[in-house]
Amino acid sequence: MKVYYSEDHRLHFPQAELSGGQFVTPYERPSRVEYVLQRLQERGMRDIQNPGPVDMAPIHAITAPDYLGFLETAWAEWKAAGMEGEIIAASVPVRRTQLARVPRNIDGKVGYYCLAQETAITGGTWRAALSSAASAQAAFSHVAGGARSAFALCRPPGHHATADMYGGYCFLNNAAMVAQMFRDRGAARVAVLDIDFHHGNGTQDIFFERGDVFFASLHGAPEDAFPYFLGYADETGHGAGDGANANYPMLPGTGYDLWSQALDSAIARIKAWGAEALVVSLGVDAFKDDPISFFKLDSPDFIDAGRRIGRMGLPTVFCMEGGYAIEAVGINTVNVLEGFEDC
Ligand code: OKP
Ligand code: ZN
Repeated sequence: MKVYYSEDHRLHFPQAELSGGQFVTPYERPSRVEYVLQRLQERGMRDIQNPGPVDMAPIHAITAPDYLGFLETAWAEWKAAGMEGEIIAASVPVRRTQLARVPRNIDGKVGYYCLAQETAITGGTWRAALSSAASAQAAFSHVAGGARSAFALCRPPGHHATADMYGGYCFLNNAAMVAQMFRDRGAARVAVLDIDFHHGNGTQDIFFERGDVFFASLHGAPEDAFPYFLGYADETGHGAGDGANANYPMLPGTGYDLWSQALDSAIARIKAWGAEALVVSLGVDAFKDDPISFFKLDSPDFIDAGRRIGRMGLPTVFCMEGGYAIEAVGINTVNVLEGFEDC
């Protein structure tokens, strides 16, 4: 399988993540990518390329212009305002703030565009997020050109980003962008299958009222797990999107037996719905030793999951999302890809 990845991901490495009332080294860190690259090499998947320059049009197709402008200039505005540290949102519009407007002050703007305050923005974040999108675009182009599949080793990840909000380590929604690219290239129906431990709230939000993109997500129950608030099973889509959203929330301690049943169910829904192309939000934080998650998948389970996805027989773009048990991230990610190829 062809792999696309950009070294520019390293431009995004905040010193700090707000976690449990402390600032810690972010779980989402550059070394994650190194472990995946190393494992790809070990397993003979050496067809690894840099993406070409990013194309802004597919990003604009799923992202609000004012939010993109914010991401591009936030660091300069933050510094110009005399802020000493990295960008962390402090004041955010919450319940009963439906009338919220975009403020002029950068501290207020940051809160306006933020959906979770653990995530910092730095001077390199915008370019890193663009490079991550560029990898997804290159993977899409490869599959659009006739390949069965491609893997975008995206960093930072994307599935929590909505059209106009960042958070959960995400800034631009790579998987949603690729789904839209499939649509624009003529696929009538496209599915996004999100197997990251965390609910893909950003992707769900982008497509919730659309009937042309099916979204299915397997994740820790929102009562217990980030991103909280969304990801319940009764969120099935709205308006034209009614019936095109499928959530599989699962409780702490969930192992592969139950998880793989949910996967089979999601796969059956996507097939029955008539998807012509597939985007996989490939997080491997359902792993038993993941430090911020609570499922119990073991490394071989990821091979089996990849096989089941491969048997769908659809043109498939994999976009890297989460996975924080650093040394196992490479093994688990490549296991999914190998299972897919071997199905
Ligand atoms: C991003 B992706 C750690 C809490 C972390 C944010 C998790 C973001 C996950 N103290 N909360 O879906 O893997
Ligand atoms: Zn995750």
